[in-house]
Amino acid sequence: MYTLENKRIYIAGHRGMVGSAIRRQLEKRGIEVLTAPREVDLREQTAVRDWFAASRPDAVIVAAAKVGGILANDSFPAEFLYDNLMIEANLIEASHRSDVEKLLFLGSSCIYPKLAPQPIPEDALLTGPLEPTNEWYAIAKIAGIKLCQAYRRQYYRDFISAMPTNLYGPGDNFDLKSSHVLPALIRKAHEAKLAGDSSITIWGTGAPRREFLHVDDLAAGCVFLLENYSGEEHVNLGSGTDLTINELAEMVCKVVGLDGEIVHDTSKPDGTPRKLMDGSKIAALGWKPTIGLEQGIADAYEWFLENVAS
Ligand code: GFB
Repeated sequence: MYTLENKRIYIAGHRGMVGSAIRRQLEKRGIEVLTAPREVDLREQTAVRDWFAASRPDAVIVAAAKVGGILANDSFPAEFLYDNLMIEANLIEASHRSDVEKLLFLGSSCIYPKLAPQPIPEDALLTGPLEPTNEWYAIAKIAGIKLCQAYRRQYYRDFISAMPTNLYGPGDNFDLKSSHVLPALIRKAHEAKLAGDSSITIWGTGAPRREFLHVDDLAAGCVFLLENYSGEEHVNLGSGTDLTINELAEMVCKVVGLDGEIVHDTSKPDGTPRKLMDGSKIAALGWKPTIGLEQGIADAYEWFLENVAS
């Protein structure tokens, strides 16, 4: 439906895990990618407008966001709400003013109600209360979906949204205070192995279930949607299966090579009990992920060893 070849495609957030994966995906096909220098603060309206006026992208991918794991979300509510609202509002409005042909906004599975039906269909949005640990981020991401819908309705813009599940892979944040669970477990297992420890401590009860998607699958899904989807409703992007955090910890220990016990720090929050997304909409469009979880964790661990581990 929309061809990316010979288009000027701007990736907002190209230094992050998601933006850099989408860049790799596009460059493999020889497609030109535009990026903005670090000085362009995406929270500043004038800076964003000026950059768009000078650079004139044809398509825009909104992969820029203030992101983090459960504790970071809970600890910095103002930043997670304000920064994300400003980034997405500036990018979407500037795209409209610059006559951008296609825009993809990336949200998160935490937009859905805490106790949504499982697997979660797209139309579960705004049907119940959010999970309190990440409601600030979720509200900002819901506003981003609504902005895309509003610009479609009022200005006939081809602005679409994708909702990825929990992501991991090369370029992830491995800082134990601010990261998501999967990179945190890789780091903990690796450091325990080096120290000769016989256990790792994980947050919460380990009972919550999560779905994980390798960022290269996510990038392929994003490119697929840019080329093949045009609609008001957002589209779920997941792997289709979930597991408990305890099961994940065991899998990470196996990949890292740690034969250790899993200890729980229940002073830390569990978050939402389960958020497996229903992927039937994107499957019906003709896309599916290809990277299995264990294989993906091995890939992420290799990247960690080469780029983060000292
Ligand atoms: O990945 P995570 O931080 O975020 O945590 P959410 C997932 C689960 O793993 C929670 C547990 O039940 C955590 O308590 N967990 C166990 C750990 N050990 C650890 C650890 O060492 N570090 C971390 N971070 N978790 C996020 C949202 O929710 O998901 C964001 O806060 C975003 O807004 C993202 O939507 C995708 O899956 O709970």
